[in-house]
Amino acid sequence: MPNNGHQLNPMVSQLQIDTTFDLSTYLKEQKALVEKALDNSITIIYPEKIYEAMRYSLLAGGKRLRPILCLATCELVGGNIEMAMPTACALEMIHTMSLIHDDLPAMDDDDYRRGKLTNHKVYGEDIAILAGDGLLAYAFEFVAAQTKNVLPQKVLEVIAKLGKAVGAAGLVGGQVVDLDSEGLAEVSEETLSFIHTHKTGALLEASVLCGAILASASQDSLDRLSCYAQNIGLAFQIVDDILDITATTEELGKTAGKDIAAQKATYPSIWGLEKSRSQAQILVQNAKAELEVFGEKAMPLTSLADYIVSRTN
Ligand code: GRG
Repeated sequence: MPNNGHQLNPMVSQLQIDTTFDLSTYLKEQKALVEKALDNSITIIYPEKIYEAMRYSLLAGGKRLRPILCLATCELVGGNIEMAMPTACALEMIHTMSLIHDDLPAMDDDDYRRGKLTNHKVYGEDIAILAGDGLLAYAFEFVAAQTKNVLPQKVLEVIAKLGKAVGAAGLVGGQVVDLDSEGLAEVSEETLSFIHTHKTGALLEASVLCGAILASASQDSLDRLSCYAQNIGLAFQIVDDILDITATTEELGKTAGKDIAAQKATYPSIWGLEKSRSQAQILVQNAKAELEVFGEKAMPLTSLADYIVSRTN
């Protein structure tokens, strides 16, 4: 469970839901802005093959949850979308590169992602590895070169946070323990929690915090947002595990049922489906409770927390 001193345990808060906020319109609008910025972020020049491979996966769809979270927290604490868009794009570049590498034969060996053939299936393993590397390097260049109207110190903080979330202290470390745990007869809840807080949680937390950092959020706001992010990060992963069992390959846009086939430890395998669902709900309630202090302004983030458990892909 996340732990940074705020409300963490599975205790449901009584936050009232404002029904006037239309999440589906909000998601559609934010996603369109992100898609446009991503499309403009990479131009195809010589050697065309690598730029095409990078664009193939970057523009293949997806929920764009990480950029949307980043834009939402920037606005929540008084910033604007323009300040956060380069970082929002960088988060999606990093996420996309992790998916490209995760799908490689040496890792999860998947043929489909986001409803399309995986990068290595189209461009070959060599180019897929390089496309991931290209996106990762470009993400940092993009933040450093394109961020405007933000204090330089805040841009540096964002770059450091992104680096930590991606490296051995984040995604890479989580993936290593995940690979080590595959096929083991027993994986402890502690190990499972390590995998998910690093592999999935770290980048989601960076997404939430980077937007707020760019807008010079107070330490109290950052602490609350960090707790929100840790709770939704774990809820997101629990739902991901559930969907791997309950959703179809068409709904997911990637091969369903892979966790059981690969004998992966998941929350449903430890808790069962029913307890997994109720734990995810509790985490979301805790996440939303952290935002009560922001009032109505937090509606996008509270609604996004609900979306994380109600999503079908
Ligand atoms: C980061 C240097 C570096 C290497 C990559 C392969 C790897 C190391 C890490 C694996 C990271 C990984 C694939 C985590 C899974 C995260 C996850 C739940 C992905 C699905 O996210 P969604 O549902 O996907 O947001 P969409 O397609 O909607 O964006």
